[in-house]
Amino acid sequence: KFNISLIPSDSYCIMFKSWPCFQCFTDLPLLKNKVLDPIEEAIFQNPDVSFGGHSKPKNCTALQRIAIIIPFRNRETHLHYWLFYMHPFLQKQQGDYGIYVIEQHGESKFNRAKLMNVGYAEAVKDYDYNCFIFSDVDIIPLDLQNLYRCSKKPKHMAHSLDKFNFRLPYKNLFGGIVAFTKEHYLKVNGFSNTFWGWGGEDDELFQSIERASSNISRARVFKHKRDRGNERNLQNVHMIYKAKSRMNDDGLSSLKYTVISFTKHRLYKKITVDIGSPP
Ligand code: UDH
Ligand code: NGS
Repeated sequence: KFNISLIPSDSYCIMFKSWPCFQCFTDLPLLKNKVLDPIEEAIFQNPDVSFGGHSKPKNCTALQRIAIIIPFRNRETHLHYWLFYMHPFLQKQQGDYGIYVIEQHGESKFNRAKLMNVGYAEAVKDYDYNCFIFSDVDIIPLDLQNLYRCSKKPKHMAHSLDKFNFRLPYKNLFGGIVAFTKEHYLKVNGFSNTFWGWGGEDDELFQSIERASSNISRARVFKHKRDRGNERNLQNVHMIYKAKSRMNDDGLSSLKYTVISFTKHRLYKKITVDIGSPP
């Protein structure tokens, strides 16, 4: 039971009133505040999270075991804020969850989708997960009712973003945060591995999905510039049209990568991988 039902526009901070620093998520002043690295605060405030970033409820057995997969390169500040905010959020939701930060090694074009597949492949070796939530490192939900759980259909969890004025910019948007049961992720053969650079990989995976209601899926996006190595790739648009013909051969079934390092941090696991470069 959460202490808020529907969130009237500016009052989402009420539910966080006992949380220092993040009460209202005015991200600009917070991100400029270099006095204390939020990771220190996050470690201090989350003693129940076990080393490596796993937590589960103490008084009940969760029905879902959730791997949270974050594609990553050069976004330390975002990651620290994300952890600072999300560990309390996920614990309040009584999640049995683990955090996997999948870091792309090297300088080649970023491939968000392939990193998601690596995250899946590594997480299943680590724990008996049955739900996979793929989340960008710069999006944090604003409402505890937006349950970090899988549903009967693949679920888009971040369609009500502050940067789009809490409106869906186009009907089939499937970026940001998505949740798949293990069964569904296997069924769609994961993401495609062939989307290098920014854009399109999420559109391709857009299938029969569910959306959380827009009231509760309000989320804040950390402001940032486009990253070097992740420039928009206009070729990706053309690939989407051939999605069906590639689907069985391009995805988990064809995934190849090399693990460079596997590091357990206090609040997460980081797996650095060589995923190759575009042909
Ligand atoms: N990511 C990294 N490092 C990179 C690129 C991407 O960690 O170099 C990850 C990260 O988890 C990020 C996600 O991939 O949240 C998605 O990438 P993105 O945040 O660049 O994509 P988004 O669509 O933003 O959110 C696009 C850039 C818009 C810049 C507009 C400036 N006005
Ligand atoms: C579309 C991209 C998607 C992306 C969406 C929203 O144009 O991958 O914008 O991006 N599709 C293509 O490039 C084909 S956002 O404005 O949130 O950064 O998710």
